[in-house]
Amino acid sequence: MSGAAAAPSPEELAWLARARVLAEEARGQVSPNPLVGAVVARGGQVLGEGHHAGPGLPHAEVEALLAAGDAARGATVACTLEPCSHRGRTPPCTDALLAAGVARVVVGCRDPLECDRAGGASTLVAAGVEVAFATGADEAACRRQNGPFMTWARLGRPEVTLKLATSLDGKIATASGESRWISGPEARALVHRWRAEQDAVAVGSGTALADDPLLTARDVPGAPRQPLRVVFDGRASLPSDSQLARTSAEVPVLVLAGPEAAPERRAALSAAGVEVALVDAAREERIEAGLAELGRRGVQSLLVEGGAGLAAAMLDAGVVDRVAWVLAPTLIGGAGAPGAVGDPGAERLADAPRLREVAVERLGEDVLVSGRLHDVPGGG
Ligand code: AOF
Ligand code: ZN
Repeated sequence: MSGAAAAPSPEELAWLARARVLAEEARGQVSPNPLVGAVVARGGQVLGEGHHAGPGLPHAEVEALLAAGDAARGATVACTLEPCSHRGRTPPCTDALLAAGVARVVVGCRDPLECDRAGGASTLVAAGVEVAFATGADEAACRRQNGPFMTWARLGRPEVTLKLATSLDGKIATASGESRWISGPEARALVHRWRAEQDAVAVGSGTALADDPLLTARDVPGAPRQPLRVVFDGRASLPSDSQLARTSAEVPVLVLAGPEAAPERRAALSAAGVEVALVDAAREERIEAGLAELGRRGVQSLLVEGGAGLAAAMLDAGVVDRVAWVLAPTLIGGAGAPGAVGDPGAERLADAPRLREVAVERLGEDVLVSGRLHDVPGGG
């Protein structure tokens, strides 16, 4: 690669920002593909815009080139993700860009999957197209738009969002075990929208037994996509007559069981229509191994909805990428009332995970505190 291309100009970065807005239109609809937007422009004028609308549909660059038509010759294309060089469900974008005769491509961020392919950027450079890369905040904005895709492509596991709803004093239930409902209707509606956006939703076996949750996306406008419902359940103790098992024909349920699960339990769940995957790893590695199993199944985003045991295990394993915490203005109290995160917890304050990019939002009478524990990994 020559690397001689001039850095993106402020105008080109504005097109890139516009491309991010276009990409955003398909949020929740593109998995296992990334969100991508593209703008074709020349001489201060936008000639074509496009975004990727979902698997099997044309890529953003192809849509934008189509909109620009012949005017694309000699133009600049700003795309939020490095153009692909491979034939997947659709032909390579590098072919389309070269056929259209574009002069320059501004890449928002690298596609980690291109490392194992010919390489979109290097293919374009080899063919004489100038390729300029966004840096700093511009690159980060493009990369962070695709947390699930990037995490899955780089780490082989889904991006994990830990979502919990607690009282102001951090309890998820009263000492007698009553837990419904701590948060209000606005927060619950938001959680259903999140479920529809995520590839999978998970709970631990304790919560599956205690709450008998359904974990589907309900009361969401349109026909929401339903997430895969996952139970981290070493002993395969999910009852065959649970709501999850009873609805598994409509919305799939996956139990991640360990070697300690009795064969009869696994067989009973399978007979009830629940898929049981054996995660053959020691307890300390069970979380990572379970997530890797989900990654192999193409799950790029996972919403963890508790309980305290699973939340603690996920945090302890260092795999929680995002945290979404709903605080209800109520005080439960009681040393015996369970907190949201169980054992072991941090031994020293300095070891306690601390959120970055913290945002605070009102949801009716509740407050949503969200942030990240890990930045979205990059490609290249
Ligand atoms: C782009 N532009 O708009 C998207 C890209 O099966 P396919 O043909 O849709 O290819 C999917 C792969 O292409 C996906 O894994 C990712 O690496 C890239 N996505 N690339 O140039 C786009 N959606
Ligand atoms: Zn492409």
